[in-house]
Amino acid sequence: MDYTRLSKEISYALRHAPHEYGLKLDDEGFAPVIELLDGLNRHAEHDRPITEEDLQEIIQRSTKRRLEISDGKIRALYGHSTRKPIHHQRAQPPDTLYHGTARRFVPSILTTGLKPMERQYVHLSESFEMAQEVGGRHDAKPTVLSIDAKVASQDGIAFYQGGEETWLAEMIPPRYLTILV
Ligand code: HQG
Repeated sequence: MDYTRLSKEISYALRHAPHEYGLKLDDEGFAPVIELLDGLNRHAEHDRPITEEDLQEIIQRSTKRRLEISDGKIRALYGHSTRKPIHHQRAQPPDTLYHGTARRFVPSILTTGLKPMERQYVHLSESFEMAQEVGGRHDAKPTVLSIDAKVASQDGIAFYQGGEETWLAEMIPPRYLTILV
């Protein structure tokens, strides 16, 4: 079983295309595990039928916490681009957060702030290293910004918990951003 490929397919289904898999996400992004398995097994060719054990295996093998299974339901913890807003728990962020991005996006970010673009939320990292990794998906030499989350949250900007090291926000105005590299 190619778990990396399967993990990507599951993220695609739960973040971007629940309809394609016959799923309807609830307000927190959950869908019944059984329905996801049905959808995966109907949707594409796999070596054998996907089981709940495969989902557990993906969660265990992953260095990043992307998925959560609870009470027979499964959800993506962040990354959604579906039209219906997914509700995440509001929480107090660390004083400083980081965002890795492509050099070509920086002028626009410093003018208009960090925006969710194709997703529902802006994604922020707890560590500089992780931000560098995220930015590396867009640029070989990514820019890393720090976010003054302490002051932003004092000013009333809401932060939400995504994955273990991933935070979400509706948008971050430029005044809270500093270019680190
Ligand atoms: C940029 C992965 C121009 C933003 C990662 C980013 C993450 C702007 C790009 C998660 C902008 C959107 C999300 C503005 C933001 N003008 N560009 N005003 N505001 N941008 O992929 O944060 O591995 O949607 O800087 O690790 O890169 O899949 O967001 O470069 O946690 O689990 O617009 O996806 O997680 O790109 O990544 P993305 P992201 P997984």
